Amino acid sequence: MSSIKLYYYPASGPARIALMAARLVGVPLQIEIVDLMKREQFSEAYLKINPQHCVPTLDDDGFILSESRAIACYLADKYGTDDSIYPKDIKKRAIVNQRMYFDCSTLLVKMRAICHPIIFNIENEIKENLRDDFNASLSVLDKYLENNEWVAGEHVTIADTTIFASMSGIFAAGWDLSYFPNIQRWLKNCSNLPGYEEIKEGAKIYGDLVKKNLKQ
Ligand SMILES: N[C@@H](CCC(=O)N[C@@H](CS)C(=O)NCC(=O)O)C(=O)O
Repeated sequence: MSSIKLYYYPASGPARIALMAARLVGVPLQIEIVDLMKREQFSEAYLKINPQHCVPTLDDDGFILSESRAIACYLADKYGTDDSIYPKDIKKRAIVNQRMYFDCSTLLVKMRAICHPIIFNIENEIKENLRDDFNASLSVLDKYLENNEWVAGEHVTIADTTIFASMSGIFAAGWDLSYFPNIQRWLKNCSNLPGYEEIKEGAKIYGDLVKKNLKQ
């Protein structure tokens, strides 16, 4: 059995980011479920490895790492055999990093601003300004994909698995992508990526939570 453990919860987008990156890199993992609904992230043992009490966390033979995108980079650097997944070339790598930062500082922030109040039953409809804000960011993603098959160029990278996994929950909720033809094409490509089937159920759980509380 592998000595690389990933502490994981399927409905968590960041956890899905780490899992999909591992599948793209092709490194075997031992999955340890941390049930957030049972608040297992607050157990004494888990807090010792991740004081931020969140998933994912990686334990690579005693080397502990949290933050989904940092985990993705680490796995690609340490175990990747295909340089194109996370290029060593400084400029190519900078573009991959830029896409991942765009995800965590913009896309994800705007997606959560919509989904979290709905999931936690504070809102039951999507405010127009939040919808416009998120769509404005999606149009940036669509632009990145205009002349490229993948988000950082002609090769699939950990930026694709990151953005795909990060957005998979709101896409599973049925977000209208009709204005974003390049994203639609990219999503079809993503459906052939390793790990896609494995994270589908978790994305659906998240999407269903959003849909359940939305006023019809
Ligand atoms: N920036 C972190 C965020 C991780 C995160 O927000 N995880 C959430 C689930 S989506 C979590 O575990 N929350 C439980 C808690 O904070 O107690 C990452 O990308 O890894």
